[in-house]
Amino acid sequence: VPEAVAGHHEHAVGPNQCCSAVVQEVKAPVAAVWSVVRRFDQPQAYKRFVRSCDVVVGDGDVGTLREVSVVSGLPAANSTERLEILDDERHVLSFRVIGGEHRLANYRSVTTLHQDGGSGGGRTVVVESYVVDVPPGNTTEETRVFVDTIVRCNLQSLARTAQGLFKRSSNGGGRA
Ligand code: A8S
Repeated sequence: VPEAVAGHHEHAVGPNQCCSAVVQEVKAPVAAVWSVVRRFDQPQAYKRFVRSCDVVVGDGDVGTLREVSVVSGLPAANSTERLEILDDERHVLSFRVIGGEHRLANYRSVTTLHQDGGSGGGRTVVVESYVVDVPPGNTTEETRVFVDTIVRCNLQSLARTAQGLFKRSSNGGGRA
């Protein structure tokens, strides 16, 4: 992992914050995975806890604000999030939670994609790290388990989505 990209995963972690990272291998090239990840306006394309998403301000560049509605069954209703980094060359996306009805105050995540050289190309390693405040009444460990679970689900779903896209595109451009 190049230094310039690894640096994005070094979070300043405050005394009552928790930070962690999840790694996921995807059997599709970086370009296919990035085409899904880069769409800040469409997190529901792979995040299965997202019911719907509305862009409040912006056109998908840094500074864009989205309002995400969360499916029922979670201790959350919605979240307002700001796009912080969108680097199409290095394949880095970062967003920050700036409000909403949920317990993950000051959540910030960074997602980076890396070509998996070991298998002769065509595979991607996704690294997603985050930092978040530990909610009142919870321990650091509880917070990490909760958020790791959400992020792992998202990345597994991302893998299926990107692999599906890639297979369709290499089977003759989506013809029936
Ligand atoms: C993401 C990552 C996370 C999203 C969390 C951790 C969230 O959307 C959900 C439940 C919550 O309690 C908090 O990349 C919040 O989206 C699914 C509403 C922020």
